Amino acid sequence: MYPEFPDAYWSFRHALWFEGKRSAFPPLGLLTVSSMLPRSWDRRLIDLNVRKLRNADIEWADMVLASAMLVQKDSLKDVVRRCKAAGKRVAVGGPFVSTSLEGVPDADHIFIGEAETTLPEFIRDLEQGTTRRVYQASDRPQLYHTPVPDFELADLRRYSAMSVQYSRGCPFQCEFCDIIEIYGRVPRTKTNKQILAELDALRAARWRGTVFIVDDNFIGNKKNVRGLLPELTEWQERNGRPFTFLTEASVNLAEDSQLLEGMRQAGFSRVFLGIETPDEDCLKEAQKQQNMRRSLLDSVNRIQSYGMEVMGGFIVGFDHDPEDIFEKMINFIRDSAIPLAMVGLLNALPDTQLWRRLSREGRLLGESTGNNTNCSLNFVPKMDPSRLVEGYQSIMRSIYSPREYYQRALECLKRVSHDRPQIHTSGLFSKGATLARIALAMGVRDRERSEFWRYIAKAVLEHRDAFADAVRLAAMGYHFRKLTEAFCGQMATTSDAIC
Ligand code: B12
Ligand code: SF4
Repeated sequence: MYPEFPDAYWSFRHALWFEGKRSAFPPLGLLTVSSMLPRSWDRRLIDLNVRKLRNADIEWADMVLASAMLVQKDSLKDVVRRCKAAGKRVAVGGPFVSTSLEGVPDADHIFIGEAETTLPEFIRDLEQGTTRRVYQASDRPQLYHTPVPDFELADLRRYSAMSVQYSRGCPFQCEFCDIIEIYGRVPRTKTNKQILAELDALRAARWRGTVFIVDDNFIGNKKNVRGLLPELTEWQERNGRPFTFLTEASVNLAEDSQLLEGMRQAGFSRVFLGIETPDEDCLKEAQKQQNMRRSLLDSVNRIQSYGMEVMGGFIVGFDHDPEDIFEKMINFIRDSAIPLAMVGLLNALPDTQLWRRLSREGRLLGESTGNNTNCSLNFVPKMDPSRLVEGYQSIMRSIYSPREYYQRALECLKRVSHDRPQIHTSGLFSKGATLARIALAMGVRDRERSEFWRYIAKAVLEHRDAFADAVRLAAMGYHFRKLTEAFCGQMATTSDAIC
């Protein structure tokens, strides 16, 4: 059972509707857990982001296994309450319960850490009638025995992209990061054979299009990735290039031409970078030395020159934020041509180095909501809190105002849309129904329609080969603008046509 996400930037909800999809990605944690259960067990996946939970779903089950991030905790608690009221055994795992202080009091079993370590023991105990309440992973397992996730449990048509995981963990030590606390600082990878078997499974399930390699840092173990990329390219060639890859990596990717070229050849079209801030003092404070080795703008530009759109994570709320951080951030995002900039307020996640420091300094206010874009702070910042929140909102209103956003999108297309290997995908954003929905919502009903048509005209003239990408970016921009209006207030209009 996968609880519902609130409406957040990362839900992509307003853009998914255009594609006729319900959710961006399937819950890979649960699909992986499912693949480790005894084959004799009947199983179903209920993802509440895709459909409603019915009483019949609960009645069908003997046991409910749920997974959640912090941001899903309200929905998780609701799910657990309903399942317990129906007399079912409930087990919960995943990042929320692995790090949370408050937990899920109603659940029968709590799994802390990775299922590869905890699940076999639980299944043994279940057979012997000796189950415990808490199963805590004693170590971080190697991934060599992790089976292919049960992709067939998910209704693939409902999702915009599929996910696979190659590695867990990251070698860096950013102060605010919970990844290194949950998954460790020694990146563990699957073998090439394992990951190619996962791609085979997705292809056999008739998936075509985007595959998100959900690693915390895809290049965490560079040696192994260097060995993987040629095999990935060969697999793509052999199978008619069915997938385009998206992943997360640290900024030092820009220093490695061999990796960049390997990723280009293998069909990586987007990469999410933890850029965080253009301010060096803040980077030092965050222990993000890997972002200070060369100019961040040059690094982004270099990655884009290998045909990869860069998405970026940005943070305000550091102790060293200068008074003009908001303008600096807006300028950096404009100059870097990063259309999808995920700017958030610094959050202290449980059990991170940041959490421990703020606790020592007596500045913690309570547990984070897990959503760093909803303007809530869970610690006392150095900057006046209302100025910080207002400044954050001004960044969002500025970078997602249509004219500013479309300019970045066009510049990004200019930088990335050359010399990419041809990708044979179904390209949803070039399909008639999707285009019609977008044209109606953004080109007819929206008050910013003239900016939209100006953008589309330029995209047709200048980036005809990347037209599906241009339309996708327009749809994403619309989603981010809607969310910005919800969280950060109405933006100034760039057109005077009001509908
Ligand atoms: C892909 C991903 C997403 C996808 C969601 C995909 C999906 N439908 O699940 C997207 C992009 C939408 C997303 C969004 C967000 N995400 Co996210 N995301 C990830 C990422 C990179 C990979 C998740 C994944 O698939 N992992 C692979 C699976 C195999 O691992 P797993 O889920 O941990 O499962 C293992 C164990 O945890 C355990 N397990 C899991 N569930 C269960 C259940 C049972 C019963 C058992 C026994 C075991 C078990 O066994 C599994 C196998 O070992 C993780 C980082 C990470 N390394 O996990 C962050 C992560 C989960 N996300 C995080 C966050 C904060 C967010 C956002 C809130 C960000 C934001 N600021 O908006 C948003 C929230 C979404 C929203 N709409 O509001 C945090 C969660 C922190 C926390 N403590 O809750 C993480 C850990 C990243 C981070 N740096 O902190 N995310
Ligand atoms: S690079 Fe990313 S995943 Fe690695 S420690 Fe820093 S924030 Fe965490």
